[in-house]
Amino acid sequence: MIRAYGQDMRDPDAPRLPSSPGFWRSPLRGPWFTSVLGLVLLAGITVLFVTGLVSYAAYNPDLSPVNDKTPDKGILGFYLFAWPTHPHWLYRLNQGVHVTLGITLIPVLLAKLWSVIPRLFALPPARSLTHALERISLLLLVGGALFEFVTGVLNVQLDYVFPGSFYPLHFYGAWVFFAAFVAHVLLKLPTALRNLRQLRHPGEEQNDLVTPRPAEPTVSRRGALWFVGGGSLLLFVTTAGQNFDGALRRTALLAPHGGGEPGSGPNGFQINKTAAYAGISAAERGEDAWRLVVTGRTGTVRLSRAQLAELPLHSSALPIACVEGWSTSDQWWRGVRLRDLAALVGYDADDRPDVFVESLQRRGAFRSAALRANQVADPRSLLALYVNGEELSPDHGHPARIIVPAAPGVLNTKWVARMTFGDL
Ligand SMILES: Nc1nc2c(c(=O)[nH]1)N[C@H]1C(S)=C(S)[C@@H](COP(=O)(O)O)O[C@H]1N2
Ligand SMILES: [Mo]
Repeated sequence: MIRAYGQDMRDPDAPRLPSSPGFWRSPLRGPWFTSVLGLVLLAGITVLFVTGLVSYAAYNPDLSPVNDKTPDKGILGFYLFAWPTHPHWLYRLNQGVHVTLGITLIPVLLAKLWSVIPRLFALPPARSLTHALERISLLLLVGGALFEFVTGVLNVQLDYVFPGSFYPLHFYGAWVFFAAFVAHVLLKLPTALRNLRQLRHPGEEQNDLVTPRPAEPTVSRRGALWFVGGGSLLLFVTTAGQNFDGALRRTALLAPHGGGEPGSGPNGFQINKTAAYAGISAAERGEDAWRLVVTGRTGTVRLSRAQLAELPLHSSALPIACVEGWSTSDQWWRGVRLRDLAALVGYDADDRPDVFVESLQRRGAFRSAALRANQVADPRSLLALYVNGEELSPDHGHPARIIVPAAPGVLNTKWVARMTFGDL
């Protein structure tokens, strides 16, 4: 006799529909298991949401449209603030936490969804108006969570495979998801906390998730949690290394590999987009062709690289920290202070202009960026000519690149051609 897949050989009356009581048979399901996972996600997702919003603020989106990847945000930008330059590893920490934690939480999210899957099929679809509203909010919650995790991982791993830009999708998705998340937490938190305190022992549990026809247990509730935690730990140790160099970096098996192989030597740290990718030729970077065009209150100054190198040079130790969650340790940059360049075109120490920076690059979203007055004024902010004691390599932005403390990588424009100081 042929039996339907999933039917119990010893029990010809086993339910066939996922909506039938008794179709879902894992003895793990129940209020305790769901509550533990839910509380881990409550803490973790709150951190993801906050670090995500903070990451967006770090782009200086309210300073200039070129920085703003979600121009239609309206009141969702209510919280934006002027991004500081201290401590210099601020964005590195924020984004490292955001991406590493997001990846680490994937097994917890999947286990949580698995633990409540019978409810997806529960019939009738709605018992009352309240119940209907609750289920709709759950759709936004589950759909929103999956959407945020999938868009985040794809952006980190594959770059730009989306219809349109990653930023608006992930940003608006985060707000939709978080609204549903807050509603869900308000509804469920008291129960979840009670479940943890009261239901220490399997078998005492009762709710719609507890199966009426439990299968033989293959693992205890605690064993299952260790399994989920082990998955998270594995993802953590294969991701976190992308925030460091050397041997630790090689443990980052899941890290994106960026635009190019950095190789070794002074310029041997992660490269986002190579000069070739950005379409920067050796000829236009050459001493004869390249001039830095600096504009400000008193007009325009053109400087060759040799002239730049004769201005007072300063060093600062600063990391590159990308939105994708990788970062380098501090590198030694050497170049001209941004505030000294501002002084060349008429801004003395009391004037604090913003600056609009443009690259030689002709296309691409990151070819220009705006920096805020506090970033220009910081003595560690440089137009760098050298890194770690050598000329900048073409891939790291030769002839000159911006480097600013605490800022996201995207504001550190490479192959700089033009700087316009003033109020943006
Ligand atoms: N002109 C230009 N500058 C750019 C970019 C770019 O695509 N074009 N990418 C930015 C991004 S997203 C990052 S993370 C840093 C990376 O710098 P690196 O490649 O030297 O590590 O460069 C920034 N500067
Ligand atoms: Mo980046």
